[in-house]
Amino acid sequence: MSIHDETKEIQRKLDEANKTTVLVALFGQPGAGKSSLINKIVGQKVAEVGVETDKTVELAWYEAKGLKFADLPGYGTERFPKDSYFQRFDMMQFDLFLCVTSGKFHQADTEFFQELKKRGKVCIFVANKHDELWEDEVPIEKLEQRKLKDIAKQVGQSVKVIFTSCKFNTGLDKLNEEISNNLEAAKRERWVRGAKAYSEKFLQEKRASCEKYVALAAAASALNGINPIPGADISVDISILLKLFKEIRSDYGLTESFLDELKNSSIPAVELLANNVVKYAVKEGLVLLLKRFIAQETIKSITKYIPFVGQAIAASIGYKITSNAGNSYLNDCHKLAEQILKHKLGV
Ligand SMILES: Nc1nc2c(ncn2[C@@H]2O[C@H](COP(=O)(O)OP(=O)(O)OP(=O)(O)O)[C@@H](O)[C@H]2O)c(=O)[nH]1
Ligand SMILES: [Mg+2]
Repeated sequence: MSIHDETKEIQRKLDEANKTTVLVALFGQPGAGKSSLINKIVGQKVAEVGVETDKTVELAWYEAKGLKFADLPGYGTERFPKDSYFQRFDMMQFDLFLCVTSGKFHQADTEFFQELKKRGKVCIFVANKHDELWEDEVPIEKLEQRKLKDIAKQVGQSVKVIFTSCKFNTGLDKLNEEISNNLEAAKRERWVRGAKAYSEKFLQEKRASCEKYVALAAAASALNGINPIPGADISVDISILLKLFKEIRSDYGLTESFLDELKNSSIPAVELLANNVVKYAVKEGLVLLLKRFIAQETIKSITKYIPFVGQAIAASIGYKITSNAGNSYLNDCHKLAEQILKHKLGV
């Protein structure tokens, strides 16, 4: 492939990664915890909790980090009769559905699930408020079994159920895994990058997805070299790198206000990493970071992404510098996220 073709191909892949979104629809009885789950999944308060969503209007959309959630209005109500429901809300647009329950399973949810099944749509059952599952002298496993049986009986088949508690943040890692397992490749990358990590394992997967994104953006930046780096013999596209850094921060849930908090943390590692993440986020800091890699005599080459970005670009000095800078920034964000998980900060 010529360098010209490689350039076009990389730009295409980067554009695709940037515009990929995951569409998830939630349904379930009022108060089951749909809004709470949306907030927990993205790690931000996007949906109002504890207030009954106004179901007299269309569905409510919430979006963050390329993840789009639709809170569906009641199925088979006077306002939204069953026969016109699927057309009205274009159910086929969704990548998957979450059936959120707590307490007793309802007939309307069963019927909705059957309609989804007919259309070949993926539906994941979430039994939320696991923390409320309690009965004197009955072991939790038994209560879970009872719940599984109840749902299986209602829907007429045994189904996988994910138990979650938004109160204690349990089961959320399993839910994230289950969702990502049911998405096709590009959407899965987007999901893993955007969804909040509740386990070390998911955090590692997030890193792998971010690395691929770094490889692409670094290649595009090196190929589109329009900003000469002072004192060096290379040009890169700074705006692509700034956008990349912004995306990585966002994927790790490092919002500006959260970073402000972390910058003043009493934990030295957190304070240092947060300051780095903030420092390199602006143009001057980014140029400093690039210069650091230019100055190094031997630059580590990122060979594992050659099939992804192409031989010619991977061998170029510009790519080595942009990808090293990108991975260095990713590393700071990742280490900071590890500390956040370890110390349960900001949850
Ligand atoms: N104990 C406990 N309470 C929860 C949990 N998840 C949500 N809640 C609480 O349950 C109430 C309803 O939660 P929401 O997330 O607003 O429920 P919803 O399904 O969006 O409700 P509607 O918008 O009315 O359909 C709130 O008071 C939440 O704080 C949980 O896992 N455990
Ligand atoms: Mg709600």
